[in-house]
Amino acid sequence: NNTATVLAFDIGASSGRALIGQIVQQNSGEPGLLTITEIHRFPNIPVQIGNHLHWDTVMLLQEVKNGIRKAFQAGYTPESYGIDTWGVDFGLLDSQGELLGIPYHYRDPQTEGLIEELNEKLGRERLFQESGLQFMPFNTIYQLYAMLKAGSPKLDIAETLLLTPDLLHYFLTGEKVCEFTMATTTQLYDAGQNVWNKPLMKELGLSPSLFLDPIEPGTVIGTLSEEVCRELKVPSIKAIAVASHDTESAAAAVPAHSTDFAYLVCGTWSLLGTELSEALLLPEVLEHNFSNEGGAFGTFQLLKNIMGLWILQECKRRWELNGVNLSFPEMVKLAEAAEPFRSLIDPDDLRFMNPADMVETIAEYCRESGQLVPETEGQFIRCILESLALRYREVLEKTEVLAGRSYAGLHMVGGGIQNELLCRFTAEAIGRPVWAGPIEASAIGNMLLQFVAGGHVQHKEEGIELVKRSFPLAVYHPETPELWSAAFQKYVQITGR
Ligand code: ADP
Ligand code: LRH
Repeated sequence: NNTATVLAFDIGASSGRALIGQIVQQNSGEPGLLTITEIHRFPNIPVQIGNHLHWDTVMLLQEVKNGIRKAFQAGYTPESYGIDTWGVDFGLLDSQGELLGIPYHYRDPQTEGLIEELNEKLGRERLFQESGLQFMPFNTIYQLYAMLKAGSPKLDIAETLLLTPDLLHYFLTGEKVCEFTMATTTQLYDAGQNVWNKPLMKELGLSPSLFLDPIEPGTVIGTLSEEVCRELKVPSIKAIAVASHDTESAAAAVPAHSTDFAYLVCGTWSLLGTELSEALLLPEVLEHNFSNEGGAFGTFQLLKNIMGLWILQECKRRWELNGVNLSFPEMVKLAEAAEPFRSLIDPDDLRFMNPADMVETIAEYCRESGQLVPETEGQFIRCILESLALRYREVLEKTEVLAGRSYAGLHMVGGGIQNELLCRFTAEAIGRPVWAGPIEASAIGNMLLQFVAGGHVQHKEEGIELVKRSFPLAVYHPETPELWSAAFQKYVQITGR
């Protein structure tokens, strides 16, 4: 009694996974439940080549193919597949449709200093007004500008720019498309006018013909190509452009109680914000450096990128280099046993973007700000988790001011909610409940768009009801709000905000 089966690829900066989603009818007359089954997972490890950091795009393609093959081998017959990935990054195709070079990783240092340079050249207000986007060094515009400055010959011969999910779809179907939610992460898309910002492209020296007209999330791209079907020995299935920016897929799956809610997508990055019907291009949004990102179902998401669990991932990697292997659950245990509020950092200090040694960089921050320097792993981890929770409070309060709303609590979704200590700290820091779940929100949002495209779910609200029925939420309540309010004062002092 499956009424629909789809395959979702959710590729984050730390790992990619393939999940089968099925709407299963329990009893006749009752609404169906969504079941999700992970069939494939793979690490996503960047590759340094010379001075540049790249994605291993060919490996990602191979793993997507492996996921498709495994789905059929396991006996599933998905009617479609969708891909969501992190934002901003892209590949360039030549006139014969071949990939030019190896796509850059957004943490490649080539964009250092370019926010300031383009602000000077074009004006910070203008850039914000015409894109609605948070100024982040890795936005597509800065990556392309870095290539222009370096005189990259690739831009001279490139015919088409495809953002990562579109690039993978192109390899699998032969169809070139540009999906809307990804387009809005480039800073070259005019969020107010809802068109590509061609005048800006021309001013920068970029050819507007590189950028295809955006298509809406939920559009059928085509089908798996004959070659891919032959290679994988699978039947051809439909490729759906979902809300292919992972953050937007996750936002589309938040099981909120009302239409007015705040959420935190918690993974490598932490994206905190709320859903609006259009981009909010007010000077205050610029002042607080928030983003308006295009979302599923005609929404815009007013949100802020927060450095997130990347900081923890990098400490883990650093300790592993020193022979200390800790799993995430072990890390959480060590933090739990460590002394509270011993030292705090500003997670969004740019020094944490991609330092050679994250552990040493945290130590340096604490030293410079006159705090005790963490010594044990537990002290470092506690410092990161407490600082993130306090940053969440700060950004939640800013979101409320900008949106002119107040929120009863915060919905947390994504892989990071497996860290129950972080969920608890967040509830404490915001002094309100946290509703945590589902973990695989991006994959679930990806599935919802496929179900809508296939006619199995009629609209957004029906999709949200399906998620709410199918996945239980964990609730965390604040227990010591006074202690956390005092810590917040210390955090504000240290971060100077
Ligand atoms: P992304 O999609 O950006 O790759 P995820 O949503 O998969 O990221 O979240 C990855 C993060 O989730 C890790 O950085 C880690 O901090 C956290 N995490 C994953 N598994 C666990 C676990 N078992 N316990 C605690 N935290 C976890
Ligand atoms: C989170 C995310 C975020 C982007 C960043 C590059 O995975 O997509 O929304 O800003 O990666």
